[in-house]
Amino acid sequence: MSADPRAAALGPLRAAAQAQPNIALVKYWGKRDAALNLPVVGSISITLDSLWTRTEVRFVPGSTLDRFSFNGRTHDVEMKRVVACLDLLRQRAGVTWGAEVDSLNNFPTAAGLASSASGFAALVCAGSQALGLELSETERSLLARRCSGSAARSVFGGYVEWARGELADGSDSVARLLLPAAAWPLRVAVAITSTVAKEVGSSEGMRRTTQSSPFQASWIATQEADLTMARNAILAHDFDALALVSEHNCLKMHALALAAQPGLLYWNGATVECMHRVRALRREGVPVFFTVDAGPQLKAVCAPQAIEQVKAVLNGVPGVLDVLDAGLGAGARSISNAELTT
Ligand code: 2P0
Repeated sequence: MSADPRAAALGPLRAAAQAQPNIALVKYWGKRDAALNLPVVGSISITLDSLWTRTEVRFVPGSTLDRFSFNGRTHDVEMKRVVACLDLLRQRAGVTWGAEVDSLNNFPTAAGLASSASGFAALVCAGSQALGLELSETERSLLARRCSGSAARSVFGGYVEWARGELADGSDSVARLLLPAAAWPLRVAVAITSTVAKEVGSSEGMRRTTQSSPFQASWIATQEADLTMARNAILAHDFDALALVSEHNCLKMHALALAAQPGLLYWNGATVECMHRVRALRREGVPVFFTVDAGPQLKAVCAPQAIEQVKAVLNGVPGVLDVLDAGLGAGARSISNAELTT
């Protein structure tokens, strides 16, 4: 044990947390402040249940070194963002100690599966608890947003809205719960169409879009109407309305990004074929709609009774490598040692 008197006064210095990825139905795309991760538009998402990131954080008084392992291996690519996130937590607690961070994902960190959302929500939850910070969910969401925008939403479970906010310091750009998962337990099938890392990451894709897409002004001008329609559909459990606005907003985000210079084309042939199959199912009366993020995977959101049929149809699309499925789940939470290792 360290002789540092602050160590005794603060938290247990070790904690673990779990968070799940979220999928935006009304998308975040574009930053008005890249340093603070302030978005140009608000967004609405659903948090999943069976896919998770579990992260353990140990602060080491006397050390100034950070170590980060992901799925058992040192992970240099994300190290910079992990250190930046730890710095925010250390600043808040008034310490400079190094940290050992071990993170596990139970889902492929393939393009477009929002691993940064669950990853940074779990890191903020575990890191703040290890330092005894006792943050509210709102405070955790604000901190998570600064690490990765979409992580602000994974702090909460179920249906979540992240407000654009107006203030320059970002203190009003935070997520909140719209509806708990159990109130409207939709299901999600994720069609994996590629496991190759995407060529252009989200941060760079957003920067390029904001700077060069001729549709940027209309993206911003029309988002409020989509947010209102999605929010109302969620609160009224109106599947058809949620389907219409979600597909519209997804295609609009991709149209915006496609028109950047050079254009951002996140889909492959199988992604497009999955879109057609989902629409064909809906024409037959199956309650299902699609959404696609900054990658080639297609997410089909459906009523619980439709999940097996939706999975079977997606599995039959040439180029689909696997279909994962999930329900809607809880927000980031602390977990015990036992849960960490099971
Ligand atoms: C979303 N995406 O709303 C949108 C739709 C991808 C497409 O949030 O730079 O990884 O860390 O804030 O959060 C992906 O962006 O980007 C994302 P950063 P993030 O889910």
